[in-house]
Amino acid sequence: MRCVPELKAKPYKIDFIEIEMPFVHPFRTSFGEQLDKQAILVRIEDEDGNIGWGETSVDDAPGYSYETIVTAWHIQNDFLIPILKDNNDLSISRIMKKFAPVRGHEFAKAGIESALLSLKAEQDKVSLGEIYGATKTEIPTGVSIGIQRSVDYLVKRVGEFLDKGYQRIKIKIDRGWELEPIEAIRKEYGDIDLMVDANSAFTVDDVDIFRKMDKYNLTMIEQPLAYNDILEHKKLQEQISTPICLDEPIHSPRDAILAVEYGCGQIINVKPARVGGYLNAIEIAKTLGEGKVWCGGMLETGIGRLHNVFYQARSEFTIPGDTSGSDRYYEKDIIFPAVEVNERGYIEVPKGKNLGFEVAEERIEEIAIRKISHKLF
Ligand code: OSB
Ligand code: MG
Repeated sequence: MRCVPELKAKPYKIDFIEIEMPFVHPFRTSFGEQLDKQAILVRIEDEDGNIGWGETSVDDAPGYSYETIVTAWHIQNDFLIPILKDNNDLSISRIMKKFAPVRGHEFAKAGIESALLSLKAEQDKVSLGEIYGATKTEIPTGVSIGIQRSVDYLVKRVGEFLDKGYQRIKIKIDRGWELEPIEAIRKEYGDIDLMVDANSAFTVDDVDIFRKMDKYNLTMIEQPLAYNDILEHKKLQEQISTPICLDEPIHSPRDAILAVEYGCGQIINVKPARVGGYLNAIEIAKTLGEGKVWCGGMLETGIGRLHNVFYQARSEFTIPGDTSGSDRYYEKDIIFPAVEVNERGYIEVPKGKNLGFEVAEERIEEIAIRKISHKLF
């Protein structure tokens, strides 16, 4: 099945709403600590009043990606909106191609694309899952746990998520916070599905640390080396047996294919926003196939998270992803009901029209920091 969504009617009005939501727990990685989530929600309406919702899930600092809440706002309002105003095309993939003269800024583009795809689902009165080629009724899921104040506390946190049913545990590692936490988790919980994410904290000179990691039978090691490197990862992969998974440097289907074909990594953490949107993310899943892809996250609000749920309901996604329940991130999400993980570690794919769940617009008003509206014609 080819994914070539065509809108039934042109987008008429587009709103960007910047929001900030506190996390229930601070999220610490090798590149810094986050206390709240920034995002630019995208609401697109057609002349018949159909509404699509998307999310630009950037951070406030250029730690994970060079894109920030300020750059995304600038790129969307000053460059992408003028392209949309000039556009008469109804094909979402052709609209995305018109964004190509704006180099990079995948998160900014993906935010708009996700709202267009949701508008398409609304116009057709179908689930967004149908647009994304979803075939599953539930998705296997895991949790990404940040760096904690002590190894004991981390072990306790891991236990809480295992009790809740999460199928796979990913822990963030950093220099000096690697072998000891892994050893402690293995000792306490035995042969659970365990992986680590370094967010680029190491270099190839650290090969000894990764050789030692091999004995813990980790499912994979995510992004051990530089955020903008693919090749060095190949040199590391040749010296260790644990599969390497790439995250930060993969910005397009071409990057993903190059990395896997050349043995720089065996698996890709696909974050649809990081690769310029869901259409590119679908292309990656189709090209690489089962066992080579799983869906990552950017601690999205409920809107971005639901998009990720539908994407992962495609048949290629058998590796549990990072999409966790709403309560793992926020006290009060912006969708109703909240996303829940069942005791077997699955998230049920919503069945209703479009996102399946309601968007809590009053809650969005409460946490909005700024908002701008554009009429497209
Ligand atoms: O590296 O995968 C990452 C969150 C923010 C930025 C980068 C990463 C992450 C996560 C959390 O690991 C994924 C999630 O729960 O959404
Ligand atoms: Mg990562």
